[in-house]
Amino acid sequence: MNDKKERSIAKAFSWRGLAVLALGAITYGITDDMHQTSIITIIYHGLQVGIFFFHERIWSHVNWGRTTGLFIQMTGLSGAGKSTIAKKVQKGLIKKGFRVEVIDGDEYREGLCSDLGFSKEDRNTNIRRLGFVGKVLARNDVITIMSAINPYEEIRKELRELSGKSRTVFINCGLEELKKRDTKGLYRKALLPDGDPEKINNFTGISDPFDSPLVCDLIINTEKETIEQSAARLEKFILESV
Ligand code: ADX
Repeated sequence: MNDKKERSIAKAFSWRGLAVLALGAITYGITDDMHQTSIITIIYHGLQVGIFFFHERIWSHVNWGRTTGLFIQMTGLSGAGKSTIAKKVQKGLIKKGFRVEVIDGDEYREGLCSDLGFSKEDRNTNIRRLGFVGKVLARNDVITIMSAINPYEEIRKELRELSGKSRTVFINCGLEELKKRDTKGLYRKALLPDGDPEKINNFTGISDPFDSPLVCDLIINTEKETIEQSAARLEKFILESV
């Protein structure tokens, strides 16, 4: 959406090229004088190239009236920082005038997906539903960030093909660091011995698979970056993609 300077310049020249021919033909038709025709054409079109360039650059800073739908599917282990980054980016983009929605796995599992567990089949159904909501929002000009573990490559591929403007973002963090962070206390519970009543089974990364993304448009490593740096990178990536 935000044309690069070079693209704006190329468009200005191609448009002017056509206009030079048109104005030249009209001026010559009226004046029947090649010298006058050349002077008028050069002055008028020289001015117009400059005006077009600045006009384009000024409009590129105005978000009003843009089609901005974009679907970002995040993928990453529990606790990697997906929701924190998504919400930070949402705040920043709303301030810039965009419409942004975060589809949060935890939140949807309390509502639309409350009938689902953590088997492969249920996770796939979960992601399909979240992806569907994302597709609908994106086609209505909402920048939509889906924050869910989204562990299977086959469903990520399905979601990439579902929405025209879709990007995959891997929020990466090593398992050892996640076990240390354990903000929700879930890794501790997943690592409890079998038979312990508190144990969480089929926990992604511990007792359930996580396919490393084969295709992704952006990798954010929250072990090496601060949340602020990660959010800034994602925001920049989104602004370049809308
Ligand atoms: S997904 O695999 O279907 O994409 P989703 O992102 O919706 O998962 O939900 C993951 C969240 O559910 C985790 O952040 C965690 O809070 C909670 N959770 C509960 N049980 C599990 C489990 N067995 N595996 C992963 N996450 C779990």
